Amino acid sequence: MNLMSEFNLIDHPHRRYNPLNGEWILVSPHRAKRPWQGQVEKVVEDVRPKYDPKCYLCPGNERIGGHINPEYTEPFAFVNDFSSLLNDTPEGSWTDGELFKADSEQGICKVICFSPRHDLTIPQMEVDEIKPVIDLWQKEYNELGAIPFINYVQIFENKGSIMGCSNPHPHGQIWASKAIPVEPEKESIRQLAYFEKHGRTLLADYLDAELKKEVRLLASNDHFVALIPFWAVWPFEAMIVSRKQLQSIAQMNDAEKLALADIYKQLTVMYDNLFEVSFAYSAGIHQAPTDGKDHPEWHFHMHFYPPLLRSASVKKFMVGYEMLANPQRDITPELSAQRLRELPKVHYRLI
Ligand code: H2U
Ligand code: ZN
Repeated sequence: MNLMSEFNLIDHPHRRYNPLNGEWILVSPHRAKRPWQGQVEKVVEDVRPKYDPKCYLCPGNERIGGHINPEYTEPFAFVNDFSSLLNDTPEGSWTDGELFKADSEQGICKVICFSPRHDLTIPQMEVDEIKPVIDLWQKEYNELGAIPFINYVQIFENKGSIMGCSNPHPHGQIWASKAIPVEPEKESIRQLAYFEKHGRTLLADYLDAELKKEVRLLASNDHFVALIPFWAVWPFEAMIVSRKQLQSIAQMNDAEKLALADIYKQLTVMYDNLFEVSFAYSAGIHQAPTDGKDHPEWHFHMHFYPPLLRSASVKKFMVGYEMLANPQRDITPELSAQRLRELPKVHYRLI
């Protein structure tokens, strides 16, 4: 062990703390310098039609459940024909001693088509075409959240077949549930502890610090900042954080919703430009539960978890040590942020 040189985050293996969920990640920056002999080829992308008669999300088409989509021209939401959660499940708990426990769960699952156009993705849509998606998210959060048994509304997007997304038509999902799911629950606990101690939200203080440090910033506008969190697990993981403390999308005015559409586009254009491919990810909103309580600790944010690592086809695997011990990354979040920041701001398909 070299005790002479001083520990630094650029050269030395270290663990980073995630204050939002209380977990740790291992960073091994020295390994990012090793040579890569794997594949780096570009992926040949399919050119999709504006309308696909076989797509179950295109306007006017029949879905698998037999419903016909309307000839929608704006973002369109419908109840998932294969919902994971059902609203009429009988209430109840089941136990068999201390080691066997189960609770019945109720909820509602929806699918949201972002655009009638089969060939688009968020980074290829105009900001004023994305804005109605944000409007619909807000409407759904308000309506689903107002249902007495719905205590959390999880809005998310699975993009790309490597994320298990079944259809390239631009769409997202909403799962609204009685239980507060595991990830938002962890963040609720940490944010509440921080708020009680400091009287400010954890993310307000975190964002202030990141705006001063600048090294992990990706993009910003009047109301939102996109950055790579200090504790990012995925190589190009990112977060969108509201500058002002907004507990949820319900509190957003028109200017804020337009700004959210803008930053969503800015970030996803960077992503597509990185390997010149439609960049896969799972992304979603974390915000206040809809359990009827006030949540002064909650600060609206979006997480983006993209799996690609070094090319359009080489992804990071969460295996081995990750599954058994804790997540690990090689390239530092600071280097990832620098790479994304230096990319052209115009989508590569338009150049
Ligand atoms: P992905 O975003 O993971 O591809 O999921 C699409 C959802 O669309 C999936 O949850 C639903 C599936 O149940 N679906 C319908 O509701 N109706 C259909 O006709 C096909 C797919
Ligand atoms: Zn389609």
